[in-house]
Amino acid sequence: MTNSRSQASAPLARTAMAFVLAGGRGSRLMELTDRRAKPAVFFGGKSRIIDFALSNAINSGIRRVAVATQYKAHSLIRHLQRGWNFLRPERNETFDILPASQRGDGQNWYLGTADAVYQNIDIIEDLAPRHMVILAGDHVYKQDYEHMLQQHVESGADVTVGCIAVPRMEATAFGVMHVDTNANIVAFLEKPKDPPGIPGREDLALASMGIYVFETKFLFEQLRRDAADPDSQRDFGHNIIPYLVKHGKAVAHRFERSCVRSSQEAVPYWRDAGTIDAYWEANIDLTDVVPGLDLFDRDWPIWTYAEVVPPAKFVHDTEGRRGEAIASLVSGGCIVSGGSARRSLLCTGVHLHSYTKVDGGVLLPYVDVARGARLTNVVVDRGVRIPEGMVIGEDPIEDAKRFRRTEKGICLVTQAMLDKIEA
Ligand code: ADQ
Ligand code: ADP
Repeated sequence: MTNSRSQASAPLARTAMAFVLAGGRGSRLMELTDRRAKPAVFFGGKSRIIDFALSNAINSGIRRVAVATQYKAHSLIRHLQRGWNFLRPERNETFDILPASQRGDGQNWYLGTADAVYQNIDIIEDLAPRHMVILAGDHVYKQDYEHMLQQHVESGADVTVGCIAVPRMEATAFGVMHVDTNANIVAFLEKPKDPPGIPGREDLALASMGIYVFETKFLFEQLRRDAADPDSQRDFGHNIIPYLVKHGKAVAHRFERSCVRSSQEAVPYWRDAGTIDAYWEANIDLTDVVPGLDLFDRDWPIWTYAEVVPPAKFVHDTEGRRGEAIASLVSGGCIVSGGSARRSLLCTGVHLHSYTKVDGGVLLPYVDVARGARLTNVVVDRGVRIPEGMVIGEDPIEDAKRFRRTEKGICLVTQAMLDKIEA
């Protein structure tokens, strides 16, 4: 942990608690989230999406962390147990996994994001954090929450909401806010159909990143008030934040003020990666010579659970054909034998056999591409076995019949889709 903030430089983070919301399905990722929650989806070769929020918390100096899980949480919980159990209670550090359905009075699920915190009030109270940093577990970015905590204390806000400018029409998926010159939020619309633009920059909208800072005591008061309202969806974006914009002091924190950038990163990087297209693009972008997101930044490491595997191996096949990869990220345990990868991201344990060609491929762990297969602009789910000679990404009509093909022409390939073809 040598690279993260020291106690002296992160006084507010040290007394805060990070509460990561990781229960959402992320349905726009289609079959990729059929069996796992969006925060558990693989990203960047070695990590899962939730590793970014958790690494940010740890690197910021936060030592009390909880993750609320709900939808298809098995592989997420397994990942958290394997990779994130290094926080030590004897040093006053805690890491709690809080599955829905085990709390409350027989109520099975967390109703909304606010309910996920509300149902765990007693656990949080025991840990007595001064501030709560509520995070979404499904975004890719690097941020130092200490700056956000500092702004929260200095401004005297009831809640501080992390925000970033996004293209206006993309903001339909977000909470959108208007702020005054003092960064006070004067209006907040959750997922508006026609998002209001930023005055003077009508092509952009100020979107909520789903990151909230509260003083713990005040948050609990608000959660209890909200829980007593039978009409509430018990959601931060729909209920708690709009209420405080109207009746309290809600302040916007610009991501630019606290994003962490290495010398490689030209502009602040934050991605929702919530659709197949956005997910493919964010992964493929990592193969750029100077990528928008620098995973090689040793000052802000993205911690994860990494399987113990041998290094990636590139070999000639039996006919002497070279196994090669260019403009690609190749993870440990991969074997490229006589096949080639270009502008691709190979997760742990991928195997490319002779005469294979992968271009614009995001191949999740343990994908096996048999002889002569050609893949262009694809996302291939974990463990899928691409049969010999299969061609994907060259015939839009054929692709759309067999796979999930997006408007932008990216094909998502799962084993169930392949099994259906073979049946
Ligand atoms: P969404 O991301 O659409 O909007 P939501 O589906 O509630 O909101 O997900 C927020 C986070 O909470 C995600 O990480 C998700 O995995 C998790 N989550 C969802 N339901 C949960 C539940 N019942 N229990 C536990 N975790 C749950 C929100 C805000 C917007 C903001 C965007 C930014 O409402 O205002 O713009 O986040 O992405
Ligand atoms: P991840 O890819 O996220 O590490 P897995 O692919 O191993 O996780 O599994 C995701 C979830 O789907 C887990 O809960 C696992 O138990 C379940 N699962 C894996 N394979 C199958 C299958 N063939 N049918 C049904 N569920 C499965």
